[in-house]
Amino acid sequence: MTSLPLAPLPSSVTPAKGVTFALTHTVSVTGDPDAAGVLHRLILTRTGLHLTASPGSAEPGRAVIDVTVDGDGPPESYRLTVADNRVTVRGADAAGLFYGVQTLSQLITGSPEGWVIPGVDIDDAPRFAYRGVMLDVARHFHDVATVTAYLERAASLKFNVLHLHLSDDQGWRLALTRRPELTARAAASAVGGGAGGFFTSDDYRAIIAHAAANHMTVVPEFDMPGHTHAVGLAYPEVAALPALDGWDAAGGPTPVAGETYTGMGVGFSSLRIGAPETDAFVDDILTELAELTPGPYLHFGGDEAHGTPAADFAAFVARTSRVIADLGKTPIAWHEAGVAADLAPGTIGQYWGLVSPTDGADERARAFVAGGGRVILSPADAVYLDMKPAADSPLGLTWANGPTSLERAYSWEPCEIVPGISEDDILGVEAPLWTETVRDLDDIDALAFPRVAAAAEAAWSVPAGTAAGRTWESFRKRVGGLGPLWTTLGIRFPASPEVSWT
Ligand code: TNX
Repeated sequence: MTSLPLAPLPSSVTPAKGVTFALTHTVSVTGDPDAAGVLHRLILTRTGLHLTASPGSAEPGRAVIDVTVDGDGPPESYRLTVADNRVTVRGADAAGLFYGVQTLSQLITGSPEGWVIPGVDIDDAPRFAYRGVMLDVARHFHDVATVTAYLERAASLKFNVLHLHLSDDQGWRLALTRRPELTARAAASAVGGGAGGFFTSDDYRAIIAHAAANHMTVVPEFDMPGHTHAVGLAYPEVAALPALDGWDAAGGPTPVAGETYTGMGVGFSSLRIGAPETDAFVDDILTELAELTPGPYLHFGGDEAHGTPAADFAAFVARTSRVIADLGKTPIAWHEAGVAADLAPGTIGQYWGLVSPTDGADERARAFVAGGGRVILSPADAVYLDMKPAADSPLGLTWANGPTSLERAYSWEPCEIVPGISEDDILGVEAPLWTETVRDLDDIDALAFPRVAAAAEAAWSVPAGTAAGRTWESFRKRVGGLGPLWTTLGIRFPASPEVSWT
């Protein structure tokens, strides 16, 4: 297995012994202008070298990096060859070419002779079509600059989905013209009583455009029918009173209807199911969200609705999934929604149970497959990036068997989580970052890195067990070599003791 500093591990890596490409300012970049632009910026950031862009072909005899879409191979795949005077990256499509460029950036190394790229042949394609990161912008608001910085980090690890958790008990984070009171009245706070904030529709479009330039699709989530305390500040007629049976007063402030909630408790809020006002509200917010969102998915939450009676919950998630399908989008819900037999056909379930399922979470996930949908895997004790990485970490939570080491984040196999479903039933893998304890980009980096690279490898790379398959021993060495690149990209990753950083 390769020890080159590559993550996620490519499908096939064949070193060319004794071959080295010298990266100097005289190298020309030719081919696709978008990919050449991305490569130019990455090389400048990593090395300080300004390469010459040659729109046509380069002068004879000059060292060249050529980046071109040639249409060969599966979606998002690429081939990369480093010879002594020529580097070629060939993408099956624009996304594949972008990923080839990202791989190339990981190979650049400083040496006594200057910047070099080791000779190699790489042939690479993703395992899963959906490779996501989620950012919770509700518990603490994260502005456009922070969101775009995080999505660029994720795209460099070949993630192609940014799931934005846009609403929760503590705040509503997307302005909607059909329901203006949501951000007028319910966006100005956060966990701990911070300032809050929200995206205008232009902000949201800017995030979508920046994501698209990085070959990422935005999946927006309005979490319902639980996690909706903030809705009651704006439209009290659609909110049920807080369900406080069994409320643990030691867990922080007690929620009060009509007042901002700044604690970290869950499961007390609910929409008023079955009320015509509630149906009209849901229709309005989802219609506008569908209009604003070019991507194929709308996520409607469905988790931890302990304040919603069971029959009401089933009726609500079934209706809401059909509203989304009727808007021409594919619904996604957290796995709890797999209790309703009449979800819109093809609804996707996001599993957030443990690596070894408890409490019927696997049963819920299988219900989506039975309904013609597929499953996204986010096992909480592996890829919840908000779990503390170590017991003494100042940031993060521990409820999912935390702290979660890098090795645990890495060492799980998507096909072995939910018994009875096969690889084809799995749409992909997503690593969520909930932000109860996360205030800014430094906090995001401190929790996400390096574990987000482990999630990337579960989503992209060949499974363990074959000669080309991923292994923990190989991963911890390869990731260690990415430190210098991450540093130049401005990523404030903690130097996990499980890795030997170079
Ligand atoms: C569970 S995961 C939640 C979130 C919390 C998270 C904290 C899920 C669907 N719900 O509301 O933020 O735990 O780790």
